[in-house]
Amino acid sequence: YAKQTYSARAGGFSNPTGVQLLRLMDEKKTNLSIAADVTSKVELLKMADQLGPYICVFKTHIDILSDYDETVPGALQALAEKHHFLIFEDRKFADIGSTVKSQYASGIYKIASWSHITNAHPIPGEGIIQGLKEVGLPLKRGLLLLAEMSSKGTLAKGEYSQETLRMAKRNKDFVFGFIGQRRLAEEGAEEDEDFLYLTPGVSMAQPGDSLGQQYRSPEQVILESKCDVIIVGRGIYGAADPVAKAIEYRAAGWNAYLKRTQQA
Ligand code: UP6
Repeated sequence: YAKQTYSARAGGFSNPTGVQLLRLMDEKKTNLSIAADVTSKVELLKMADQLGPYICVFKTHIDILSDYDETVPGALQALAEKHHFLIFEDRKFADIGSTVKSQYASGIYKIASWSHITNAHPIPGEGIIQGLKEVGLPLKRGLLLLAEMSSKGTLAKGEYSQETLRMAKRNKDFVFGFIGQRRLAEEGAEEDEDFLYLTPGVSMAQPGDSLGQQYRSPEQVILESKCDVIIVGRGIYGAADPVAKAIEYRAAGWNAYLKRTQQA
């Protein structure tokens, strides 16, 4: 699957959000996602408007906003339509099915009502997917499972990642991909089902931060590890000119994809 174009792969996906994302990437010629980790709503919306043209996915941590109010989701959705990107609330759910169902649908943020994509740790077992699915599927949302993390010392690796892959395979109507560091296949076997891999821990300048984050380049992620989307936070919004940086990361990610799919 890694050798096929994003849009050619869309036919192999049953989750509507996964299909939409694959098509959008080829149309917009971008596999860049911005991790918009800012604490003010003005900054968040400014980033979505300025960087919107260059990204496929706008990734939020809505609970780090100090001035969140109920106008934020509507404003984000309007920008998503204007610039043609998907919203991904990086909630990293990790509780039993019944609890995550409420956390996804209710509370202050009502994530399911505005975020096209969210994600979950597989640690509680498959009930977490079932719970989220009951809320998300009727709304045509999609879920990513955290198969591997970018941070030093992560416990999500090896057999844990393998079981995550098997859980995803049993829930392809809702789960269309992973947060991960490399494309997965069952041990000793070829990849037999297609998923999207969205990969954080990407920087062209830094090897890591002081809190365990580990970075790799867009080429390593897309070409060597055969992931599909690069997620970049501080590497872009921390730069003096975030728009210029986003253009650079977009080009690096896209050129690596063109090489991988032998279009360049
Ligand atoms: N993130 C990781 N690693 C993971 C999963 N998620 O870094 O394995 C998220 C972080 C942050 C972003 O929560 O929002 O990706 C990375 O930001 P950075 O590029 O500024 O390090």
